[in-house]
Amino acid sequence: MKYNKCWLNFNPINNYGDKEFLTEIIVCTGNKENNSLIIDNAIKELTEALNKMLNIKVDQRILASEDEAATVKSGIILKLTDDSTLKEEGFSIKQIGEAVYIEAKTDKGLLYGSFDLIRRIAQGQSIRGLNITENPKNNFRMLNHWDNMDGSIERGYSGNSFFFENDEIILDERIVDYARLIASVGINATVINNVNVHEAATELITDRYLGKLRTMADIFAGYGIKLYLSANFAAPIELGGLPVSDPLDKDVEEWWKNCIKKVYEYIPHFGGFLIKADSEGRPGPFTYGRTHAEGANLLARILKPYGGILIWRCFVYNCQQDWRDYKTDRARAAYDNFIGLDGEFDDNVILQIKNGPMDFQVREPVSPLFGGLKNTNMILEVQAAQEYTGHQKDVCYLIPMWKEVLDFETYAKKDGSTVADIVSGRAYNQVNCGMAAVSNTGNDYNWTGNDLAASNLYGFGRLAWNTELSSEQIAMEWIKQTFPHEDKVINTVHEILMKSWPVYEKYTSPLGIGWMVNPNNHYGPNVDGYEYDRWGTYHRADRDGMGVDRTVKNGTGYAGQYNEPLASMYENIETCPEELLLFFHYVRYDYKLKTGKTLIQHIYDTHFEGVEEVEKMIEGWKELKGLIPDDVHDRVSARFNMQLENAIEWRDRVNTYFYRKSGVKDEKGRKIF
Ligand code: GCW
Repeated sequence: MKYNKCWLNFNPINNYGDKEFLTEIIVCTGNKENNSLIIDNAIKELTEALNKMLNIKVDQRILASEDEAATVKSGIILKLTDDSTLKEEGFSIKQIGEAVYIEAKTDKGLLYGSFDLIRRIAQGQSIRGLNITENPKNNFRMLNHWDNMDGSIERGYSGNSFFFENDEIILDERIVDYARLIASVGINATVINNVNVHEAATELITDRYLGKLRTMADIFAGYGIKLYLSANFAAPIELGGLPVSDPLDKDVEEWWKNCIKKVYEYIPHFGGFLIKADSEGRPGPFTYGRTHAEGANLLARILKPYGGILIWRCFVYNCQQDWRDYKTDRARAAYDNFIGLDGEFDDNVILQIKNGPMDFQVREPVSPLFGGLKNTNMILEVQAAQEYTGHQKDVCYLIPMWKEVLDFETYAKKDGSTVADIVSGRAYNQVNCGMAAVSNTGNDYNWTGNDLAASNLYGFGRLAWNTELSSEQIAMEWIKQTFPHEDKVINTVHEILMKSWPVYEKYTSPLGIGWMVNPNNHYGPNVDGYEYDRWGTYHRADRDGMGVDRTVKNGTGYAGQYNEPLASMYENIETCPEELLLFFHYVRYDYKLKTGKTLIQHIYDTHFEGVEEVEKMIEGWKELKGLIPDDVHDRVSARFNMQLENAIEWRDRVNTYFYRKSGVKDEKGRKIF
């Protein structure tokens, strides 16, 4: 086998009590011909899962009419309904008599319902008396892959692409298993190529690739997933030979019209484009003095008749900042660039906004665009790929971080304006919005480099479906579908996952300052790596203190981008949440934190603790030897070894750096070089 099935292993469940309801699968869609590919796939999943987990060989019956279905006494009954409490993708599951009814308005709903039932059984839960209704909180639940056509993955930490290799599209069984994995957690859209669109990737929207993409899109469609592509804003120049890609130029418009027409001829159910423009050297409307709205709307207008969506990223900033300039602030950039355009985007445009104002650091405040924009569709972008959180060598379960973002109250409205309210569309009655994650997958045997990192992929899907699930529950679900059901295994892995983000934060950069990583590859410590670089990501440490003054009063003014009472809360050092202290303020080393510790002592203590906690996690993991499959144990152990080495290096570099800057000794007299 070239790869495992992650949480779709369907491990055997011993002594399962409710087998009697699961004897056969009855589909009430008229006849077999009426069955869509999606329903066929739902049946396949149920059949395989029940067989592997419970050793039940189910019969599949397709019934011609509801009357006939009504005569069925037992089994799993899949049924389309017009129940008005259900949304298009929602479902209900009811266990009545000797049967389990999965009902939905659409075949997609039946697929999600089937996966839900499987998830419950896989966790060993009883389904007796089950009576639930589920509707997704977000309409868009997306993955973004940063896969390049040569097979490499930008910020990929788990092997190469399983979509591309040598400028060709790969179409093998793994594409089906990928679709199964992500559909099983509710993901309904995927962008398979990098947002930095270069060379051959520009041609994905041409005859050269569209035939194969069609095949891939059809596979995805069978699991309710729409295919999207990242497109190159300069495609009219690079492919069409036009002198410009000005969004107001008639020839440019004509070029895109023909291009998009062709895309939809090949793939009638194509989702749309994701665009990174005017950012980190990518082309965009700025070149022609046009706005992002003019750029996005041009494409959106052409996509509209086909039902297509245009997703435009807000990751736009000046990456050539002079260090003497204390006013320019990368953190301000997304807001400054987009807030003035609120209301100018067409209704099939969605702005995709990174969770924080910088770039996926271990700790950032929430982007003030959530709470700022009120007449614009928004997608929250998070990064499952652990670019700044340990490259999937270090374990870092990110769901608690994403939960904090989702639960953040923006004060955009009197009530109901958390980030979750906004991106779900509830706050402003929007339809085209949701969540996207930069994927952490590759063609490694275990898909995610570190086996434990699969919890982030799993968790993203579950959270995007239901933002109210807790991090603990999501971790538990994933563990029970992945590992043997032994208390010791479950508890140890759960504890490791839940501690992992705070631990990673402890041994890396303190109190929201971020960026003390090696430039370019973003793994391992390099306190001044970015300090003397022009990317505009400073910590401003000197002999007295450190931190970036982002106040309105004396600093870059970033704090003022929030609604009240947040703006004042961040502005004031006394009320600024301490985990973000250095993000918003320049703070002296002898400043007393709420714990009574000085800033410098806090830095020392957390860095020592971080390493000690990694050691404890490793102890816990060691004890699982023999209780879980050896290959999994060995792979994760090898990662833990790398993590420990990394944590020690971070501890020593950071502590030494601040000791030498400040001249202040560790109160506990521990070894600092
Ligand atoms: O985090 C930065 C990464 C780039 C990435 C960029 C982006 C795809 O370092 O590799 O480019 O963000 O989000 O566009």
